[in-house]
Formats: sequence, structure tokens, C-alpha cells
Amino acid sequence: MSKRPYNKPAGGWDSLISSLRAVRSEGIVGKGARTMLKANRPQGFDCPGCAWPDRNPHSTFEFCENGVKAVAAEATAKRIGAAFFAEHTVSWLAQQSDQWLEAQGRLTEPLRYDPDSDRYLPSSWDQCFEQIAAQLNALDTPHRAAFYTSGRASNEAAFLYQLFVRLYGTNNLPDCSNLCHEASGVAMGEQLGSGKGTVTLDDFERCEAIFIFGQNPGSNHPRMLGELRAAAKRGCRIVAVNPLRERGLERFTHPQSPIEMLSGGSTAIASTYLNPRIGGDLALVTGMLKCVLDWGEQDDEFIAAHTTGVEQLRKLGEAADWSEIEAQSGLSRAQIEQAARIYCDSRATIFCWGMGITQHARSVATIQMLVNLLLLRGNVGKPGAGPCPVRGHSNVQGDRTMGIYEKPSDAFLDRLGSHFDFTPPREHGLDVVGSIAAMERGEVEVLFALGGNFAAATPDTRRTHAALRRCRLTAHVTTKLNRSHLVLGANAFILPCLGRTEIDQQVGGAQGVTVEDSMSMVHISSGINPPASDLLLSEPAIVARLAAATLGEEQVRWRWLIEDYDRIRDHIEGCIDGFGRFNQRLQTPGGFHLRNPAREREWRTTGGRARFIAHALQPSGNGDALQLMTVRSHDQYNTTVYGDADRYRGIRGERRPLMISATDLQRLGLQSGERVDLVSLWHDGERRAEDFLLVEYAIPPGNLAAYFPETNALVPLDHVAERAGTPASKAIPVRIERRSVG
Ligand SMILES: Nc1nc2c(c(=O)[nH]1)N[C@H]1C(S)=C(S)[C@@H](COP(=O)(O)OP(=O)(O)OC[C@H]3O[C@@H](n4cnc5c(=O)[nH]c(N)nc54)[C@H](O)[C@@H]3O)O[C@H]1N2
Ligand SMILES: Nc1nc2c(c(=O)[nH]1)N[C@H]1C(S)=C(S)[C@@H](COP(=O)(O)OP(=O)(O)OC[C@H]3O[C@@H](n4cnc5c(=O)[nH]c(N)nc54)[C@H](O)[C@@H]3O)O[C@H]1N2
Ligand SMILES: [Mo]
Repeated sequence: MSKRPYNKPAGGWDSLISSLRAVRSEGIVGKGARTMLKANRPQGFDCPGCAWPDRNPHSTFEFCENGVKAVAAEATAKRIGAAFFAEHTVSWLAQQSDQWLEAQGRLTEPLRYDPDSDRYLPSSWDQCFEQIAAQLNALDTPHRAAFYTSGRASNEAAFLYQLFVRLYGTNNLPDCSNLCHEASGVAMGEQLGSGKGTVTLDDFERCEAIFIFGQNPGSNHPRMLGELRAAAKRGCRIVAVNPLRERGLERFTHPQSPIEMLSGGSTAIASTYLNPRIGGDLALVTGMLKCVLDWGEQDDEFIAAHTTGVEQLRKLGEAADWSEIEAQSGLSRAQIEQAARIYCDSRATIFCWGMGITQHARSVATIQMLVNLLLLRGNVGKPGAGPCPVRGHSNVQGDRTMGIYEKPSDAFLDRLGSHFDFTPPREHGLDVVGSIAAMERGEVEVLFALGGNFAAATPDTRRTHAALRRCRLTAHVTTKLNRSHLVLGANAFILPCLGRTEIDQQVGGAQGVTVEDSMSMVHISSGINPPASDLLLSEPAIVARLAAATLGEEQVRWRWLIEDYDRIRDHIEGCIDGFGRFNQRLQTPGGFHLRNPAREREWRTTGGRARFIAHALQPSGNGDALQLMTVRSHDQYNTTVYGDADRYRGIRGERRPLMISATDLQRLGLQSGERVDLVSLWHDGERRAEDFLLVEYAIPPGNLAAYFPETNALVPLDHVAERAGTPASKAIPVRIERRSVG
């Protein structure tokens, strides 16, 4: 392991070199380059990396280091099939690291677990579907099954999937949003009548200030840096709010700017960088609100015309106490006033946020206070302004639009039911944490997953694994081998599918699928590479054939639908708002924007107005415990770990670093370079994760950082965001224990 401060800007030559290395290690140098040139292009595929929108589909391709890594991981030349699974038992595979599992390459044929030999054996698709269907049809009630979705699934796959699940009879549709931006949806839904962000890329050209709370775009949304760089260059003020000084928020060298690349130049991103303590954002925003009101800088006209509830906010502002605000935020009054001044001097402001805001017990309250602050100055529904929750998975927002939601509205179900002539289940279903708890109690016996890595992405690893092992059946639609396929129920299936970069050939010809990005742009994505194996099926085909095997084809002609995905899209048009003339509108390069009424100041809230919802600070409750945040390194995609170079943070060769301040090291009598165990402190007992390496780091005292998913064992299952259920993975109360040498 080495720790050497990284003194260069984000981007630059190192990001080109790192991409080249990724392509080479997957054995696809020529194919990799050809594939990348089609990423986010009108005739190409949507990058499976992140949900940040594409700038201009007509211009040359936009380079993104971590996009290259995501594409290379899928386009890899490595394959695993029957011979691999004949050689290795599941017990042996379960002892290998996540990184090793992933590195074996693409899965090539459907597999069924055989308990006698403890091996996955090749099986035919028909047999897989018949056996899964038989298990589903044997359950006492459909509510004993849960159907997970990860956010890479296309709109077409997601639409068919939720239709199948509801025809089968349940709303148990947990998804990765439950672990991610759920709090954003809950908060904004109540206040603005829509759970989605209201801004588009054009607003980034017109804003005068951008605030970025709890998000690390340099690693997780690298293309966003291009947008921030352009904004900074034209004088827009950028304020970063993060306990860590993330390099991408400080300086950026655009790999596509010949001048910057050749001259060694770079662009400063944040003009102001605040380092609150973990969870200090609510106090910071309370302080900023207080300033706006005390200084009389609110937009009274907008407030009178469009909002309700400002009185409560005023009272809260008056009552808020600066010493409490300073103590909880870890920032001085002067720093908070400086941020408030930038906010008040700007006529159009965008607030971006990520997991540093959503994965907290009080995340809904924090986001509602952020939206209050925007509303106070009329910064919703005007050019250059608005909320911008930056989504993770490339189609996580689209999957929700398609109805992947455990709490569907009556209006949605009414329309689905009348379009397909059935009575959808009304009872709300289980989210991710709810599903795990139900498996634990034996109330859910089947987990079917459309993508993702349920066993590794979820909290409370030991409990979750025990819960999964109680299941009667676990089945995963997937591209690669991962942990979830090895933590199995009595029956288990691996159903390998095409990736987004691959050609999807059906009876009616090669098919494209659609996705919706973080700014509500819907567009088509067409694979260009030959499939990793002839035996793969597309995700829509897997869903359709499972549905046909489980429910028959009287009500829905599943197999006919997947002959030509235009037919699926015609049904989407018939069931979901905003998709009129869906197939025709996809012909426009770049696709179309899904209307968000809040962007036009049409408030679909109770009361028909935008709502201020005030949340007071609460005394902080965790006593002396250290607060641990679990973050992504630069070299991973969620549970997929590419390598151990967290380049911008200067940490290499270690997946278990524990970032800790010099103050805490001294206070605890510990030294950088020592190995320690982490123990999380919760009402129902302690949880442990072992063998972390202390790394002295610029982080507020009392706070720690380590990587996800190595730390998920520490996240208590019931430590979740109030009203959103998102695991509070950014604020785990922990203690450090020296490892006993023995
Ligand atoms: N290359 C790559 N791209 C990705 C992903 C990936 O793993 N790799 N994942 C995708 C997914 S699903 C998602 S959701 C996004 C995630 O993208 P991010 O939201 O950037 O996710 P995290 O790495 O979890 O980073 C959270 C940031 O919040 C900061 N933070 C933590 N706690 C607090 C807090 O209390 N207050 C404040 N102000 N900041 C805090 C951390 O220091 C860190 O910089 O990225 C997507 N894109
Ligand atoms: N402690 C902690 N836990 C977290 C987080 C955190 O910050 N801290 N972040 C949370 C967040 S924001 C999220 S979104 C979740 C992510 O949770 P998931 O979405 O469940 O996990 P991923 O790691 O993105 O899933 C990776 C797997 O998806 C499969 N895959 C890849 N491409 C495809 C495809 O095209 N089709 C199919 N069917 N499968 C494919 C591969 O098998 C790969 O192993 O994790 C959450 N967990
Ligand atoms: Mo996410």
C-alpha cells in the first residue's frame, strides 16, 4: 500500500493512461477503441457508467475514464462457461474475493445449482424458466416473492418486468433506488410534486452559482467535470460541500482540451470549498436559510405566488442558534455566511447532491431544507436554476418511470390495469431493507433479481446473507459472476444476459432499448458488439419468457412483444405519461425530454403549491462514537472493484484503508500504518469488520472514511433514512480496535 498526495488536477494524462490500461487488461485494445467511439452516440449505445446526460450527440464522443472502465468491463474478452463451473464448487467460489469473481469474465450459458455436487450445472433456458415458474406458482401468496431491479435495466425490460410482477400479484419490487436516491424522491415529491430534478444541461450554461453537496463527480460522474469546467470558465461560482477535499471538485484538466493537455494547464472548479463534518449539512443549510431571511434576500413575489408554509420556516430561522449550527456543521458562522453571500449574489443557482446527502438518517429533512433554500429565492422553475439530484445507475430514473416501485400510486395502477385488463395488487410492497427483514422472518421465500449484486450492495452483510440462505429460491439475471450468486437459497439459477454494448437480435431484427438520464432525457441505445455468447438472451426476452412460463400467454402475448421492441414501447405509450408518439420521437438524435411539471412551476402537490417544509436541528445523539462514511474509490463501480488505485486520494494498493484525521490518531494513541478492526455500535449489538489500515488523511476529527462494499457488514439493517428507508451508509457510529497481534 502507498499513500502519496496526488498533486495533479483530476483528468489529464493519468486518466487517459488508466483507461488504456483497463482496455488492455480486458484483452480488447482494438475492440475497446471501436466500442468507445460509439458510447453515447446517436447510432451507438448508452454508456452503462452513470446517469449523467450526454452533451451533444452530434459532436465527437465525450471521453470519460470511468466510462471506459465500465464499457471495457462489459466488452471483456474473458468468458466463463460449463468447464469453469465443473471445476469449481460453490463453496470454493464463495471463498474467492469479489474482485476475483468479477475478473473471470462474462457468463455464457444458463446455470442451475445442483446441491448434490455443490456446483452450478448447465441447463436449458426452457428448463430454467419452467422450474422458476413452478416455484413461483407453488407459493402460498405472491407476496412471498420479491423482485429486485438494479438501475442498468432498460425501460423495455423494466416495463415488462413490473407488468409481469403485478400480473403475478404483488408490488414487491425493491430496487437499487431504495439504497440510493430514495430520499430525494420522497423529499421533492412532497414539496414540488415530482421526485425528479428539474434542471437540464442548458441550465448549467445559464446558472450563476452551483452548489455541490456530498457528491464526488471526479470519480463517479466524470463527464460532469466538463460541465463544471465550462461554468467555472465563464465566471459561475462553484461551491463544494464535502468533508473530504475531493480532487475533481478542486481542479480539472480536460483530456479533450489540447491546450490544457499539452501545456499542463488545468481549470479551478470550486471557488469555495467547505468541509463540514459528516451529517453537518442540515446545520449548514439551516444557517444559510437564516442568513437569507435575516438579510431580507428572499424572493417575496415568488413566495407569495407559488408557495405555502414560509411562516414556519421563518420561525425556524429565528429560533436557530448559531452556536448549535456551528457545533453540528463543524463550520464557522463566517464560512456559512460566505456561502450564503454567494447564494444571495447569484440570480440563478443549481444545487447538486449525491450519496453524501441521501444516505443519512435525516436525509429527507436535509433535502427538504435544501429545496426550501432554493424556493426562498425562487430558484425552481427558472432558467439556470433548480434541484439536481445526480443519479447513479445509467437508467435508475427510467426504471422508476416504468413503474419499478414498491409504492405505486393508484393512478399508475389504474392505468396499467385498464390498459391490460386486470386488477393490479393495491397493497404496497417491500423495499430492499423490508425484503431482507421479511426473508429473515421467513415471509419472503423467493428473490428474483434483474441485475445488480443484492448480497454485496445491501447493508448488514451477515444478517442479509443468512436471510438469503433461508430462501427457497434465488435467481439472478446477470452479465458476470458475483457474490449474490454464491449466497444462495435451496434452489438457485444464474440467467446470463446481453449487455448494453451488444447487438440484440430478435425475430424482427436488431433491437434498440431506451433509457432516461438524470435530467429526464429519454433516448435509444443500440448495441454494436456481437454477443459474448450465442446462448445469451436479452433482458426483455428473459422477463418475457419467464412471464410466459409463469402466467401463460392469454392475457399478454409475451413472446410476440419481444419480436419487436416497438410493440413494448407502444404499451409504454399507452400506460405512462409523457410517452406520446414514443417510437416516432425516438428517431430524433438525442431523444426527447420528459416533461417535469415543476420545471414549469406547475406544482402537483397536495394544495397545488410548492411547499416549504421546515425541519429543526435535533441534538446530535451518538455521544463519543466516531462517524464512518462508506464511499466509492476511484477504481470501482459499486460492488465491481476494478483495482486498488484510488488515484485522486493518493491511496494505492489497499482496498481496506481507513481514512482518519491526525487529531484522532493522536487522541486514540494510534499510528498511521497500523491495522485495526472496526466495530459499529447499535442498539441491538455490535457488528465487526476486520483488518483495516489506518491512513492519516485530511478529514474532520471524529469522522472516518472507508470503502463500500468492504464496510457493509457494519451498517445495521434498521439504521435507515426516516421515511425513505435508505440505509444510512454515510454515518455509521463506530469504534476502532487495535488488532491483537497473535
Ligand atoms: N466510476 C463510478 N461511477 C459511478 C459509481 C461507481 O461506483 N463508480 N456509482 C454510481 C452510483 S449507483 C451512484 S449512486 C453514484 C454515486 O456517486 P456519489 O454520490 O459521488 O457517491 P459516493 O462515492 O458514495 O460519494 C459521496 C461523496 O459524499 C461525501 N460525503 C459523505 N458523507 C457526507 C456528508 O455527510 N456530507 C457531505 N456534504 N458530503 C458527504 C463523500 O466524501 C464523497 O465525496 O455514482 C455512480 N457512478
Ligand atoms: N455501504 C454502502 N452500500 C451501498 C452504497 C454506499 O455508498 N455505501 N451505495 C448504494 C447504491 S447508491 C447503489 S445504487 C447500490 C448498487 O447496488 P446494485 O445495483 O445491486 O449493485 P452493482 O454493484 O451496481 O451491480 C453490479 C452487478 O450487476 C451485474 N450487471 C452489470 N451489467 C449488467 C447488465 O447489463 N444486466 C444485468 N442483468 N446485470 C448486469 C453484474 O453482475 C455486476 O456484478 O449499492 C448501494 N450500497
Ligand atoms: Mo446508486
